[in-house]
Amino acid sequence: ATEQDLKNSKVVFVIGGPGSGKGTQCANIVRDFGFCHLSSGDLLRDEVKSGSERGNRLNAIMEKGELVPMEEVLGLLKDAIVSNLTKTKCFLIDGYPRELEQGVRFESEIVPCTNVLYFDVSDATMTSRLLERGKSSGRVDDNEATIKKRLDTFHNQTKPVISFYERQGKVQKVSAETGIDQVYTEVKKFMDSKQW
Ligand code: B4P
Repeated sequence: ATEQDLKNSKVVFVIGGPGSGKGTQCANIVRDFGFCHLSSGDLLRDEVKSGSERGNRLNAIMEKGELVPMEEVLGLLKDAIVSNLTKTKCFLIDGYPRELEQGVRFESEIVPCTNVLYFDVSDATMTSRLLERGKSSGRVDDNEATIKKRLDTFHNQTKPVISFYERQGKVQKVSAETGIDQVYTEVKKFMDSKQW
């Protein structure tokens, strides 16, 4: 892949609080629209699974519900985009940017995003979904104390990202309070309205 291929790619940032349904809806979009789905959380968890020193460091941060250093996530995402460019030019970047600087750096090093899909859900709903998932997920961050911290991180660090892109007219806000299929009806309407 060349620099030009990177510049020609289409990127949709998928943002929402913890447990807002980002990963769930991205799977639906991939099925119907053939995007490549890259989840920053999944990429980080893969690194943790590898058992490397770096993985252990990342796991400790995720366990606290804090954000890992930007360089780590951006590097993983860029590598993943480059290695998928032969298959597609359309990418769903799920769980990123989580702070303003992440968006700025991504857009200057890779490509400006086309749109931002934002899943809007109440803290109470996110908490109950994550506690439910925590019964079987085995994730270090699906417990009550960490969920509280993740919600704080979302409100303090990620919300400004949404305002930033709202000012550029790029945000599509979807209420994700309802069931998976109902949420997807809204998502699909948006996806259908665009030329990919
Ligand atoms: P993520 O992996 O992004 O975790 P998440 O916010 O919980 O989203 P996820 O995609 O897994 O859940 P979903 O909402 O689909 O991040 C984890 C951690 O990694 C972060 O705290 C941070 O430490 C680190 N990290 C990740 N990205 C980073 C970055 N860019 N910079 C720095 N650090 C970063 O689904 C949740 C549950 O709800 C599921 O069980 C699902 O089945 C259910 N659900 C979904 N939609 C539903 C609906 N409509 N109705 C009922 N249930 C629903």
